[in-house]
Amino acid sequence: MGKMYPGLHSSSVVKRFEGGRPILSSKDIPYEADCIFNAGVAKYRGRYVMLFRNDYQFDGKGAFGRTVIGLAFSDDGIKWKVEDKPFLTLEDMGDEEITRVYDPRLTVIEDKCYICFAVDTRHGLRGGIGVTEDFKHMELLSMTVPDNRNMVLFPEKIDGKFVRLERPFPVYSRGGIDRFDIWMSRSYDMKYWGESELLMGVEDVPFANDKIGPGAPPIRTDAGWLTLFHTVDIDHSRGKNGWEERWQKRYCAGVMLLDLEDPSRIIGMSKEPLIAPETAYETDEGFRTNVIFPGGLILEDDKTVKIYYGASDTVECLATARVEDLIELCH
Ligand code: BMA
Repeated sequence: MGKMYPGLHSSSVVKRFEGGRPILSSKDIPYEADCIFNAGVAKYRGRYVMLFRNDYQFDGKGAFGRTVIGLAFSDDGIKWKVEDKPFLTLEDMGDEEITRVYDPRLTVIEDKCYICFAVDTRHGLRGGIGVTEDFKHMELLSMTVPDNRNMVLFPEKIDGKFVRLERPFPVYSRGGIDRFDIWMSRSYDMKYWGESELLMGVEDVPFANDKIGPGAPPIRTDAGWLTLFHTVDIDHSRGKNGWEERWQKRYCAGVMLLDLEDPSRIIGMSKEPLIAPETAYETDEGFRTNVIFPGGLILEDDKTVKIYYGASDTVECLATARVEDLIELCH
C-alpha cells in the first residue's frame, strides 16, 4: 500500500470480492485493450450485462489514442464473458464532432435498457442517453448541451416523469476551479429535460474538496432510493501516482439515500467514504492510482448489493454490502 494517500478508509460494511482482485481487466478482452474500467452493470432479461470503458494506445504521457465501450455478459455477476466486438465506438456515433465516448451507466426501465454515457466533442463535453433491447443496436435519444456528464437514470418514473442525476461543470460561477456538484432533471420522454435543480453541493460532503458526481444508478429500498456517488479530494503536494508525471486527485465512493416520492430530498448520506482506495490495485498499480469510480449497484435479494467500480482507471472491481448496513450509514 505504498502510495496510499492518508486519511480516508473504506467502511467496514463493504467486502471486496477476493480481497480486491479485479473481475475484469485487459487480459480478458479479445481485442486491443489496455485499461478496462468505469463500467455500468444491470440485470437484464435473466442475466447480468456490463458495458465497460476500454482506453488503449497510451501515448506515454497522459492520453490514450482510442476509447471504446465494450460489452460483457454474466450469469452470476462475477465471471464475465466478453463479446468479440465493442458495443460502441466513435465510428458507430457517425459524427465528426465527437472525439470520445466513455463511462457508461445502465438502468433498466420498463424492460428497456437505457445507457447514459459521456461524450467528448470538439465543442464541449456532453451527456448522451441511448436505449437498447438487444445490445446490438443503440438508439440515441438525447444529448445535453456542454458541459455535463456522469448522468444516471432512476429505474422508475416518478410522478409520471423520468428522473436523472447529473454533474454539470459550472466553471464560471464556481470560481474557475473544480467546484462541481450533483444536479437532478426530469423528462416526460427521455428527450427533453427540465425542472433542473441542485441536489447536493460539493461542500456538503465532508471528504470532498474538489468535486462530486453521480456514480451508480439508484435502487429502490423501503427506506428510500439508495445511490452511490463519487467524490474527489485534491492535494497539490501529491506528485507521481501512476503513469503520468503528476496525479493529485483521490476518488472515493460515497452513499446517500433519497426520498422515494421526492428524490430531490436527501434523507441522509454517509459522512465518511463507503469505499476509499486501499488495495494494491487501487493505490499502487495503474494509470491513475487512488481512483475508485462506482458505476453499478445491483440489488440481489433485497438484502445485499453488488457494487461495481473502476479502480485506478485501469481495472474493474466488485464489492458487496448488506442493504440494511448501507441504509444505516445514511442515517
Ligand atoms: C474523471 C473521469 C473519469 C475518471 C476520473 C479519474 O474526470 O474522466 O472517467 O475515472 O476522472 O481519472
